[in-house]
Amino acid sequence: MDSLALTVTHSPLFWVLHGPNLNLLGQREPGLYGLATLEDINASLQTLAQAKGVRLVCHQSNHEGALIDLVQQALDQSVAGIVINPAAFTHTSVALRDAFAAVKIPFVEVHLSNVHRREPFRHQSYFSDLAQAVICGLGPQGYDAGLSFLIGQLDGRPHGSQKT
Ligand code: CA2
Repeated sequence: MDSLALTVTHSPLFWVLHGPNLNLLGQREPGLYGLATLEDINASLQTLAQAKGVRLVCHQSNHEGALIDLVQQALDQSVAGIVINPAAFTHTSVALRDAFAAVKIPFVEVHLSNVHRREPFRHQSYFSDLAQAVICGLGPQGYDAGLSFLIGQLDGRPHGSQKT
């Protein structure tokens, strides 16, 4: 009997990574970070992803190692791009930076607040020079802008093709 090779092509997959304490959004410090919850932000991103015909998975972790594991897993899952708010790890984590440098997946760094209007220690980022773009101060809209940008960059790049 002839064997049949099937090629299944998935729509491109994007990830959003939320760093430490962002699970508290909408419940604490609304003056700084607004009233939207993480669920609100993720729901808006899912609506955008659906409209653009891409797949989206959102993750949040308070743990540096868990975020590093996720970035490494993104490579195995052929993730086309990542929107990340590294939160406080922005200013501290060489290890998470090294993970992004290793996997070479395009990413956009997003911050809800304008970090440049805040304390000097928030002006330094271990990610900005590796990122395709950096968005800060737009609140939750920054995530949508970052995802739209990465989707717009897709043309011409191979993605999500998997042989079964
Ligand atoms: O502006 C941003 O998005 C930040 O990444 C937020 C981080 C901060 O360390 C960065 O400098 C800028 C803090 C995230 C903490 O999130 C909370 C949310 C609600 C209540 C308390 C903390």
